[in-house]
Amino acid sequence: MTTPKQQGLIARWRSRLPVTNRTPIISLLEGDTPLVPAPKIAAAAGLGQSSVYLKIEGANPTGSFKDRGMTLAISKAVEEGARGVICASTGNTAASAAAYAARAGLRCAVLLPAGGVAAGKLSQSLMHGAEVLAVRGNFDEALKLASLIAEDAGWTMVNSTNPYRLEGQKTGAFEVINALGRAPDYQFMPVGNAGNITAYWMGYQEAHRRSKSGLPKMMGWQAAGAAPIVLGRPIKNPKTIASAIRIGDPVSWKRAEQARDRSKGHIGKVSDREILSAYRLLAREEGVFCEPSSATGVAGLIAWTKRKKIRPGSKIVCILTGNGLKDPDTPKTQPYKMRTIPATMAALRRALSGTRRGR
Ligand code: AN7
Repeated sequence: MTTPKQQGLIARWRSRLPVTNRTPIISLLEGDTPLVPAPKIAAAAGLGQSSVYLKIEGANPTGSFKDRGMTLAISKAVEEGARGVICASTGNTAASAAAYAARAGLRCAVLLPAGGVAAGKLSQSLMHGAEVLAVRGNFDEALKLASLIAEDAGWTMVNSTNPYRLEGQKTGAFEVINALGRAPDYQFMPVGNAGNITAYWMGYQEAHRRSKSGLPKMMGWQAAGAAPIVLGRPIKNPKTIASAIRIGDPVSWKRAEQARDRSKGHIGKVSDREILSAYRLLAREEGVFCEPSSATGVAGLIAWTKRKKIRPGSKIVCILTGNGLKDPDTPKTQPYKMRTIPATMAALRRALSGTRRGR
């Protein structure tokens, strides 16, 4: 088979990742995602002279940033002769693990909080042939079960407790630096299990040590009903519309706090109302459809600039972690309606008689 010129992120960043000539590369040509300017978000945040950019991680093969970590975690699992991989997931890790395991010919089991996963993500896991188990409990309980069976029965965990996951995910920071010519001044992003904020901070630090690319303030955002890091204690029954980050006891809690403190950043919370407002704004004014969890970082930016100043001329990156198509149900709760009309020109003219774009 010929290799297309496009390359996956292990090939691209090989010298900075823990791979050898003996590592079989399992890739779907992930990474290299767009960094799109977002002038309307900048305006909404009152940031006239600063630049806001959106990192569109929904453009990855399975529609989320999880593919960055999964290409490496599954490649290493194959190298190490794993019999199968397992994860607990609010949906995106499962979808990604299922796809990469399918490509590798590995058995894959995914534990999902019953009733707590967006429909698209569940469909992906099923279609890619994972053994899908809905656990009557929340994500944190499912994660505990997955790690116990991994120890017990020799499954390889591909949650972000697996160090290769974060190694792969750190490449997002390398791409941002390449696109901007330096690190941004601020990075806004959602925080659930807190792996991604940890991975980006690793990536920015590594790059800075190599090439003085600078270090952003790491600005992480949790949903108000699932904000253990903000409140300083685990949440037993996390609640939020943003199901991907409905997590009460994050694995990388301490490291997220380190990223926050060492970067002089912040981890805050936003309400579901603010999350949905950012979700609509992104879709309707920037043309970018992300999932509600992904809009949480943008909601955080808008909330932050109401309280604090950001120096004019700053470069601000928001990580949009997952594709809006993952979750076909949340849009149905929004105030937008399709109209059905008779198949006549009169009806069509009447339907289009307004003069402006809907908001
Ligand atoms: C779209 O799939 O935890 O703070 O099991 O799917 O690194 O956990 C997903 C998390 C943000 C939070 N945005 O990232 C899982 C899972 C989206 C996500 C997060 C997730 P972390």
